[in-house]
Amino acid sequence: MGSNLGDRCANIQGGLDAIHALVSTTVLQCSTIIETAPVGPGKQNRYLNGVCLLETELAPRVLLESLLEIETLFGRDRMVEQRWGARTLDLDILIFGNWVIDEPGLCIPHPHLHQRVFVLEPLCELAPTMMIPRYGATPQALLGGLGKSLS
Ligand code: A4P
Ligand code: MG
Repeated sequence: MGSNLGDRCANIQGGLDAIHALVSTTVLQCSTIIETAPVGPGKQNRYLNGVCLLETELAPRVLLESLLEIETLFGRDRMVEQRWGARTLDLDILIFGNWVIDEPGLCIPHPHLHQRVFVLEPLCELAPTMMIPRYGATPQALLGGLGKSLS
């Protein structure tokens, strides 16, 4: 989850509530929400970022569509956005059990997961030693590979 436009805290909390309200879906755990430096073009506000752990009976594609709808509900408008530009709410699927998916519009695990400290730090809080499919590495090891470790 990420937000760097508008009421960032309300966007993240509202996004979480909306995910929890999805059919057959429960938010089991949420990381600390951290403030992070923007990665992307131009001058942008700092982000709030966090990750959550869900249990869901939704198929990955259905979950993705639901997340895209929630983003829109919170004012996300891709028509006026630059790649990696500022946004009210970004909800990405990082990992979906041990599934590996490479389809148009859906890639799981998330293709940039291993390059993003703002993803790996909160992920480490929830599941530091979970083996991530495709990468064959844990969040802790991936974060270490970026020259970072948790204090
Ligand atoms: N898509 C494919 N796979 C997935 C997936 N696993 N989860 C498709 C979510 N979406 C997925 O999404 C574009 C399309 O990706 C979707 O329509 C969906 O079909 P998007 O939200 O417009 O792309 P994005 O999230 O902006 O980019 P991307 O490539 O996912 O990269 P990032 O890494 O998420 O970059 N800096 C800080 N500090 N914090 C941030 O949260 N976020 C970004 C976005 C850039 N800089 C940031 C942050
Ligand atoms: Mg996204």
